[in-house]
Amino acid sequence: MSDEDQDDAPFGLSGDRAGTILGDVKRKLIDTKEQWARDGRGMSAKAPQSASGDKPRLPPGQRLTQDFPVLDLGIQPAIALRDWRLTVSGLVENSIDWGWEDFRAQPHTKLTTDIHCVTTWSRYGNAWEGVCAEQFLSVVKPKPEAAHLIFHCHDGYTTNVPLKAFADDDVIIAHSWNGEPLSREHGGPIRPIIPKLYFWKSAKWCKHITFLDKDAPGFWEVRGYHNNGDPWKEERYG
Ligand SMILES: Nc1nc2c(c(=O)[nH]1)N[C@H]1C(S)=C(S)[C@@H](COP(=O)(O)O)O[C@H]1N2
Ligand SMILES: [Mo]
Repeated sequence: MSDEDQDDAPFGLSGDRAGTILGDVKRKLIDTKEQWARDGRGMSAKAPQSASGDKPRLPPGQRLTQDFPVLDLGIQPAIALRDWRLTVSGLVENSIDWGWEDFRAQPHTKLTTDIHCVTTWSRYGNAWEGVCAEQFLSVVKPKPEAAHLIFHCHDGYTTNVPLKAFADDDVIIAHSWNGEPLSREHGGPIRPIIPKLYFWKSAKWCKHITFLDKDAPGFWEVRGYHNNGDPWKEERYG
């Protein structure tokens, strides 16, 4: 072992050492992706089927994790409940402007869903509580031309989903996770949860929702992520 190897704390990333470690990590990621490509690991048609013929719980290319990683643009806005608002505009009959009391006065729902992140971690059994999409849509009343939703967030992030995907019975605008108020790092006070799409479609610190007739790709969608993001079809990129 050379002196250089013994010098640094194992994860003290500085100078050339940082270059080497980051290089190794990057190469590993690329190697993994290349291996997956060689294996033909991809579309749901090739995913293993359970004996009953139901689709497996873990989508292709995902691995299960017990913890709850935090991923965002590096800004985690702190929003006091007294200042919090949720507004809706565009092709709806009722352009709401809710404060926290208005949100809490809505009928609430509890549901438990799995998370699938495009970075390949999945987390089972997340217990959410909040206002379900069906209830929310019954209040804002989308006009017949409305076909797409855009979520706008306090950190400048945006993401788009088809109204059809949002209108699903497992979609919820959540204010709590596993019995606790949704933490700031995971997007509290509220975030829409859309379990059938990769987790980048579940916008943290959501403040405004627009209903449009045309699609409008969001932050990651214009940066190479798939426009739809269905984990079962492995719609990760492009
Ligand atoms: N406002 C906002 N929402 C966001 C993001 C973001 O940067 N800002 N990142 C998205 C991405 S890429 C992922 S993977 C998930 C991560 O959510 P988590 O930090 O709760 O795991 O949030 C999504 N929602
Ligand atoms: Mo992500």
